Amino acid sequence: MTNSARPGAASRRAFLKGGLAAGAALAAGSAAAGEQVITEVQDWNRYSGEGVDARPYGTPSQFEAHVVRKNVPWLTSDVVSSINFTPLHELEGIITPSGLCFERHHAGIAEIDPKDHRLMINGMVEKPLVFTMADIKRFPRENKVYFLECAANSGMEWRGAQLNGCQFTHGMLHCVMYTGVRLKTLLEEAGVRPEGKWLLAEGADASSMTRSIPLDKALDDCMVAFGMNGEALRPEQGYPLRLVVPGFEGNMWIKWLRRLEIGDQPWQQREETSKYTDLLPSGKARRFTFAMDVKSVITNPSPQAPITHGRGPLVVAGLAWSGNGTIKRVDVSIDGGRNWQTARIDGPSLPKALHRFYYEFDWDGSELFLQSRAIDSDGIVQPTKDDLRAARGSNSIYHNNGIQTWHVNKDGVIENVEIS
Ligand SMILES: Nc1nc2c(c(=O)[nH]1)N[C@H]1C(S)=C(S)[C@@H](COP(=O)(O)O)O[C@H]1N2
Ligand SMILES: [Mo]
Repeated sequence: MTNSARPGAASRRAFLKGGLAAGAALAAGSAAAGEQVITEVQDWNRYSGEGVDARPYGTPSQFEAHVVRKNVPWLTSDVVSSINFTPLHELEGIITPSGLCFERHHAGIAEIDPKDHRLMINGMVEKPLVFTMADIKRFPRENKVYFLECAANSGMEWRGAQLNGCQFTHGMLHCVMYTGVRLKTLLEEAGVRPEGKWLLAEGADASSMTRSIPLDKALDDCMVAFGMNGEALRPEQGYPLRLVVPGFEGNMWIKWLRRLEIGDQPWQQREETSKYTDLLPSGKARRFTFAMDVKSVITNPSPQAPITHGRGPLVVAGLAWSGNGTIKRVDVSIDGGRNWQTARIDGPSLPKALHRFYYEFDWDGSELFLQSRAIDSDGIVQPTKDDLRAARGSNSIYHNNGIQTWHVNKDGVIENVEIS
């Protein structure tokens, strides 16, 4: 370091030395390699780069090419009615980049020219209406950040630890800022008749997916969204129009939204609601389990993001969310739930949105059982998987919000495990 550093202010030398010393302490052995990169002139420092006309729509750095949605081929028989997963372990903050939002389609991605898209409101209304996209954009708008979680998220984990990575165990989850019109505004335009109590939302894709939604919810905080993270919705997310049903299971957030029918009861025969039930040990099923329960997961470190820097300062990062509102507190355990420390929630705390938490500590290189436990604004505490099974058995697929455990071995390699 002293040989190659250019003569300069003593303070700068001291800073460089201090910086390297700190670096060496963090990651023994990497200081020497790091020194060359900083002392020798690199290509990017020597030649000009591409101009402003080269990337009219920017994409991530070539060095981030591994940050992608992934599917699990054995999970479904084809990729058209299937699902892929958000790479949660590669993300920061609370907003999911549009291109990384997991996709769940029952009949693939519909490609719809917004000129040809219509939204119809019919059924128990004073005047049935058909809106063009231009019509919808003339109503007052709002911008809201919400998470969307598929009810089947963590569904493969009911009978024990199965998939090795939070992308697969928890990645049917995204959180974006939506721009659109309150559903209430459109329903008022049509005039819901007093006997109207339910709403059937229908998609324009080949699956013609429909879901019944209680009218109370529709009038509360639902939106008809055309914007996502500052631009138009992506085709994967329902371009040009999707229903936003804050805090409720993802299945209800109808994409490529083309029709809303008002009725006096749910449309159980015709639609998916009947399938989205939770089978209990008694043989009975839980129905209308719409709201997503309080849940959290440590995204880093995790099986796809092992500890590679050795012992010393370690940043534990994770996500917490609840369909009931905000997250009041997140606890982290490094010993499988025997002792808990309060994590630090950082960034915005918005209702029905992801919350980012951190817990920093000095790892001594010993084996860890990492867990996180969220508590929401209603005071509801995320349950252990054992508690969840005691209440619901293990025949369920949906609504698994149990506490996740990651086992960290002495080499920093991480595995999805369960402990009792
Ligand atoms: N029209 C339509 N809407 C749909 C679906 C679909 O297949 N077709 N899938 C649903 C399911 S099961 C989920 S979990 C969410 C997924 O939303 P995303 O693809 O934006 O992640 O959309 C819901 N809305
Ligand atoms: Mo879903």
